[in-house]
Order: sequence, then C-alpha cells, then structure tokens
Amino acid sequence: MRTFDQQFSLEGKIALITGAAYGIGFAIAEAFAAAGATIVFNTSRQESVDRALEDYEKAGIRAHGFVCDVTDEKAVQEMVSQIESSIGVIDILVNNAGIIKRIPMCEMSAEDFRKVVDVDLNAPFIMSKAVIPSMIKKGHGKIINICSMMSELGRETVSAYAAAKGGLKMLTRNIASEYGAYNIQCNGIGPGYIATPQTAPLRQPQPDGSRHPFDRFIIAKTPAERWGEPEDLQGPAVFLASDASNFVNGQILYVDGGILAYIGKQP
Ligand code: NAP
Ligand code: GCO
Repeated sequence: MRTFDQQFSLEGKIALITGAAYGIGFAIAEAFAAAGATIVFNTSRQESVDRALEDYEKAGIRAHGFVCDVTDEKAVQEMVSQIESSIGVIDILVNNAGIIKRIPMCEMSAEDFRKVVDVDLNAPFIMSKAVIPSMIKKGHGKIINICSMMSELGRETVSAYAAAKGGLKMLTRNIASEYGAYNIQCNGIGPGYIATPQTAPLRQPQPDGSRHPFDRFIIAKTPAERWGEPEDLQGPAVFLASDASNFVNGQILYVDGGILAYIGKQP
C-alpha cells in the first residue's frame, strides 16, 4: 500500500505544461515542482520564455523553457523529441496554453474563430498525439486538459472559445477511452473565473473607481463570492497528475467556487 504522501508525490516525474509563462500554467508548474516534478514549459514567444525563466528562478524552480507555438505540429514534434533526448520522457502533459477573443459571433471573422479553435482545441490534440507514444512505451502517462466553464455554458461574445472548450471536454473523454488501456489517464480541469491576464479586462475598475459590471456579475454568480486565484487550481492539478488519481479517467474537475451549481444571487 503506497503511503498517502507517495500517492500525491510527483518525484522523478517530468511535467510539460504548455503556456506556463504566467497565469494558471505558472501556478500549476509551481505546485508540480513542490511535489517533486521536473518542470518543462513552452510559450510562443522568446521574450515570455525568458521572463518566465527568471520568475521560475526567483521561485527557486530550475525550469526548462522552450519557444514553441502549440498549433505548429512540426515544431511540437521537434520540441517533444528535444525534451525526450535532453531531459527525458514526458510523464505529465498539461494542455494549458490558450487564447480567447471576445467578439459578438456575427461580427467575428472565420479567421478569428479558427485561431481560437486552433490554440484551444487543435493544439491539445497535436500536443497529446506527440507525447502519447512515449507514454505507452513507458507504461504510464497523465494528460490534463485545461477546459473551462465554457465547456458547459455559453455567453455572449465567446462563441469560438466555448466551441473549442466544449470540444476539449470531449477530446479529454476520447483520449481517456482510447488510451486508458495503456495506463494513461486523461482528465480535465474546468477553472471558474480566475484572476489572470486573460480575464483582466473583465475586472478593470470603472473610471469612477467602481467595480466592472462583469466583476460584480461574477461575484453574484459565485457561491464563494470571489474570483478564483491560480493557486486554487494547484491542489486539483497535483491530484490529477499523481498516482492518487490512477483510477480517475475522462473526468472534468470543475474548480469554480460553485458557479455551475448555482442559479445566482437575486439582484
Ligand atoms: P493567460 O494568462 O492568457 O496565459 C496564456 C498562456 O498561453 C501564456 O503563457 C501564452 O504565452 C500561452 N500561449 C498562448 N498561445 C500560445 C501558443 N500558440 N503557443 C504556445 N503558448 C501559447 O491565460 P490563463 O488565464 O492563465 O489561462 C490558461 C488556460 O486556462 C487557458 O487554456 C484558458 O483558456 C484556461 N482558463 C482560464 C480561465 C481564467 O479565468 N483565467 C478560466 C478557465 C479556463 P504567450 O504570452 O507567449 O502568448
Ligand atoms: C469570459 C472568460 C471565461 C474564462 C473562463 C471561465 O470571457 O467569459 O474569459 O471564458 O476565461 O474560461 O471558465
């Protein structure tokens, strides 16, 4: 029987977290490092990799950073091959990199729609396809897809994002179905509204100093009556990356302060 600490340990594991220069990905990487994992991350820009390496060093983490656009299959395959030859086989993949474009659907170009789907859905497919063969050879693997409330709900201006994140929920279930027999567990985390650069426009104080209307809306829709912090995702991510979740597969763990369960406070 593994001890409780052993079940949640990531000692000796190599974790690749895409888009982990800041925000949710960076917080997950910090937690994985604290649990013993070797941290590897990528973003699409050299300047964000360089800045992130400094931030990881300040946090006492010796991370490995790569510049790689997750939508570029050739670049992804080259990055994974470089990681495997220089660091080791990836045990844990977190498909975290993501973008959003908040545009009313009928005003959104097909090009913008495709760009969001490319990063938020096609890239997790490309990344997972690149790491699964070595996970099969190694006899185990963990894939964690960062989904969203929009894997379940829609709202104005996020049609591409909701379509992508809804698809990512089903990609998660399909990877679990197709590769579960190889001791690969694929699960999702569905963060609620988290205070990161991606949601900064929704929290921007008004010129008179009052709260943004969307900020007030989210507080009223969240039983916890607060925005989530990236740190709120750390425990759930370590759970899904560790042996403690070896019989959990194809699930989306919503870390949302209760939004999905709540009709909302009467105005
Ligand atoms: P964020 O602050 O905007 O960070 C996104 C990260 O993804 C950045 O490091 C960015 O790097 C990277 N990235 C974007 N496009 C990329 C590409 N093509 N190739 C490689 N890296 C790329 O986002 P976040 O709020 O931390 O969100 C992280 C994930 O959680 C996303 O999938 C998001 O959809 C999801 N999520 C967020 C919330 C929330 O409330 N914040 C809630 C639910 C789900 P560069 O700076 O180099 O572009
Ligand atoms: C929005 C927000 C959300 C969050 C997150 C919620 O514009 O509604 O950006 O989509 O990013 O995905 O889970």
